Amino acid sequence: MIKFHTAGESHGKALITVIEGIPSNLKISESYINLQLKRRQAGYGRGLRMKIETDTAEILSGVRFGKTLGSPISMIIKNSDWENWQTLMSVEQINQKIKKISIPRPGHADLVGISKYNYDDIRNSIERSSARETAARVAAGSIARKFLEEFGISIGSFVESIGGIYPENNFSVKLFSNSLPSNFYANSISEKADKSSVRVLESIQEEKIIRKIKTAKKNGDTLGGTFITIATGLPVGLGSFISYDTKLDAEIAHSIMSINAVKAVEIGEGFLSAEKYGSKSHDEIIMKNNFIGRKTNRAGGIEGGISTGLPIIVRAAMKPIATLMSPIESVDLSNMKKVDARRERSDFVAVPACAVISESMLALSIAKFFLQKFGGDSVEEIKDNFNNYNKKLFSRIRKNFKS
Ligand code: EPS
Repeated sequence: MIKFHTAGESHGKALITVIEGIPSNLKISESYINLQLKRRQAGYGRGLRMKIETDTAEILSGVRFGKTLGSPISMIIKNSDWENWQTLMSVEQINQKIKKISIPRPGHADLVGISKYNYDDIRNSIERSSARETAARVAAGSIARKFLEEFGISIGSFVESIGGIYPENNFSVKLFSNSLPSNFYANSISEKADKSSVRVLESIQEEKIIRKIKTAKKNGDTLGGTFITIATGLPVGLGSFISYDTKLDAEIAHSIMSINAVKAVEIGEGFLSAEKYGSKSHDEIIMKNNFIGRKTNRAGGIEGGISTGLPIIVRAAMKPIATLMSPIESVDLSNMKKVDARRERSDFVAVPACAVISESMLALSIAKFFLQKFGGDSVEEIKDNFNNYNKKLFSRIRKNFKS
């Protein structure tokens, strides 16, 4: 069973993550993790912080000679910006008057944070609620991703829209029609998206989006968008309908919704399916190359909380970044008077980063359910369980139903 924790404030010394439940003998390197961290830092529209940081994870435990030991893997990502924040973020009491932040930004965790935790400075809300924490998630997610690769499971993402600008040819249609070649790997979509400064698949769309981001920047405004995360190469049978908390779709929705600023998650055709007749919504069962297959994949790879073996397709929406350089209305808590919300160094758009983070969260969720089904202590043991199940799956169905 995979469990992971992150710790660290945005302007503290470092971010930490501990991941437990990864079996032994998985080959892993810091450079593999750092590649994913670098992808998280990319995207047109990010702020100055990304110029200061070069996120790199140092593995502190759980790995020996390039292979996991089965023990908790802990990692540290140092914050380069800490140098400039040592006084403001001091762990020890200091003898210096600090200017407290008293103006909350609408849309951020500022106001709810001080209300809930009884803080006397909004800085305390800002620090842990910052999306900086997602760097630690990507480090943990990279290990889950590497584990899934051992079994041919691949994960990728692309940005579908930013500021309402969608592509002319929506790739989702292809995904739901199940018309992709059988050797399609989700990471091939990521490789294409990685080449775009906003992680989209069409160059005309990229140009339009860049123009819109430039306008937003000029106006001191921000933008959100939608992104699609895909997993391919899955076995049939991850997750279960047995209980509410064993359903794979519920696990994935939780996982993606937990990413900062995500406000909606759908699996497969999601909201669109609510508008359709059942006959145009479900995936017909057919015989394909002597196996049981599906005509379409509108369910997005999950039926009854269980993976169907077809690609898992998750679509999510990120709201615009809450920090506005042309601020909207707020209240100064020091005198309860109407003011403009506080400005703070921030990104203008972070949808491309959000998509990369979502790959890590999807990897962690799938790896968790994968280990529940095929669990073992070493990669080799899990491979035996996995191969045995897959080899016998269709012959078992045939035998059980032979009349
Ligand atoms: C982020 C680090 C943050 C922000 C951004 C994401 O750094 P700083 O606050 O020092 O500029 O750039 O976080 C937010 C936009 C937010 O609202 O929390 C990162 O590492 O991804």
